[in-house]
Amino acid sequence: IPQDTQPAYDVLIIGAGLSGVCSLYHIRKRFPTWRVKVLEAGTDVGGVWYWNRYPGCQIDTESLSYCFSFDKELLQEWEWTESFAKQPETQRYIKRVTEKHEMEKDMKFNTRIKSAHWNDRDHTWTFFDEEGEEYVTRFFVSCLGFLSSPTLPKIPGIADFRGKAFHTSRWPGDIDISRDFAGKKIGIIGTGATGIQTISALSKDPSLGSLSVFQRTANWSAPLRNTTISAEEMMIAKGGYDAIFQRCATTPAGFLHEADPRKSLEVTPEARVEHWEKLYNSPGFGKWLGVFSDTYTDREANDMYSAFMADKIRQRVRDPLVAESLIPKNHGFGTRRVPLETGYFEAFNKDNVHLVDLQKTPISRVTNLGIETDDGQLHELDILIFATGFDAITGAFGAIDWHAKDGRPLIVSRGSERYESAIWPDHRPKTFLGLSAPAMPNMLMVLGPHQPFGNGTRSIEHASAFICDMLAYCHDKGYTYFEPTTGAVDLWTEHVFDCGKTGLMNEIDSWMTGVNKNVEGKTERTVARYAGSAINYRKWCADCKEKGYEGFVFLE
Ligand code: NA7
Repeated sequence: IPQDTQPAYDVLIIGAGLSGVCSLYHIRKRFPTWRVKVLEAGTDVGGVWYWNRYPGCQIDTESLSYCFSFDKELLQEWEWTESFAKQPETQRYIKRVTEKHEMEKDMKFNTRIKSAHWNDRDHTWTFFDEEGEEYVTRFFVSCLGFLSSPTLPKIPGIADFRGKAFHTSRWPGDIDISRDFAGKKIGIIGTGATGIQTISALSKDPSLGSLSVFQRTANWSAPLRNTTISAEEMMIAKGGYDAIFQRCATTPAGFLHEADPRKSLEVTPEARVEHWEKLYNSPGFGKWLGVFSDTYTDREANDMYSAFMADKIRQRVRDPLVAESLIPKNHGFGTRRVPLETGYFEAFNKDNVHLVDLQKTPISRVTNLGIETDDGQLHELDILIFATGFDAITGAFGAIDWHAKDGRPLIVSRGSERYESAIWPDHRPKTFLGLSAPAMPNMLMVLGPHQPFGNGTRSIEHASAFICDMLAYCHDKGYTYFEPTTGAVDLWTEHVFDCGKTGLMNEIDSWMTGVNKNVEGKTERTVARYAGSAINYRKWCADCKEKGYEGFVFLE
């Protein structure tokens, strides 16, 4: 390539969440002379921890196992104040990482990418942001995030509502709950992990007027059991980081928790309940992931555990009719992402918190005054909150206009002229190792489709390490182009689908199975994430690397 066509950047990283921060840290360390830039739509680092500022927003993975493992000095310096940090603390932590390593000089904020064009002649990508600014790069690392593209419900009349209305991940910065929510009638649509945290927090606010919860699907949820961490406890914890990260490396989802190898029916009823009680009373995801090994593959086992959890809800909710509405009927415990809560069910014991069960009375429309249900009732509201989730996994990719190899688009929905040439038609991803995609040369993804999600930071660190090694390989060999082969993509995608065939989770609609009825093309389930274990996943990646990045073609 002639000097005058050298791209401005060696690597562009898109997104400054945990993925972008981790990628920048490692790429800069490995290639100190490379021109690397992070482009970020927000005004600061943090990704999901930057955007999600709704009340009660909190991590439900233990913070000690969620932080970066690469900076031993910072691990000794940082003081977590709670086992499961609230959003501001996690955001401060990410900020501290970037400040300590002076990363912000290599980041550009307020920059949302609008389109991307592959240039086959000189093996570069050209990106354009919303302002029309151009960025030309040899390689790019997608750190777009898999829960970063919020979706609003398709309900007639939303634009007519005259009060304040907003999505939880676009919580207005100027809102002061005790001032702006005092005495007000609040409505919230959505009871996923976000809705459950928001409802729990708002219900505890003494200034709350009333809260109407519009629930379309009841969600299983169980206690987080957060605790504060004292200075002494933190001192002890600091000595345990290595063991924590080693443990996470041995569990299927990268968490501290893993299934009990026994099967539900192999143990006595007493031993079964004893185990479940222990999990229920312990902090964190153990009650989702630490259960008997057949809980998510054997329907009878799942029914038994679901019945145990349903009783817990009945014990916590005073009105038996409300309790029944809060108990999921269409899916078993743990077959969707289990939100962990603090006082969620007790919220419905308060006189000013009302459950509107949309299974019984669906929403017919939003009016200027509130929400009307099909029994003719108008639920008058001052503020309407949409906790309606995200165009998950592929959504952030879909928001960019891609002109990949041969001008191909990436995501196109059925009915469009370009459908036939789409790389991921109807949001159905095809990837190699969840790190690369066909016809998308020189792109590597962190937390891309077909990666194991689990404990996000553990997956991010693994992907960043693989990416650095692969970029070093290209550099050493003088390669300016890579792309996964059709054979490798087909083999991996088939394996991902095979892993997604078994398991009760794959039989249920949720963002994890690629369904979001508010998004065109996302009405049917697909396998958008790797449901095999992270351990198995890492073996596939190691094998690819050991065999000289078998599965990729390279060009000089
Ligand atoms: P989720 O888990 O996708 O939840 C979205 C919620 O919004 C869910 O209860 C939906 O009901 C509800 N929803 C969506 N559209 C509508 C309409 N039109 N009417 C009524 N209710 C609706 O998103 P979250 O933000 O809570 O969590 C996403 C992840 O972020 C979470 O799992 C964590 O990993 C972090 P539905 O179930 O579709 O009937």
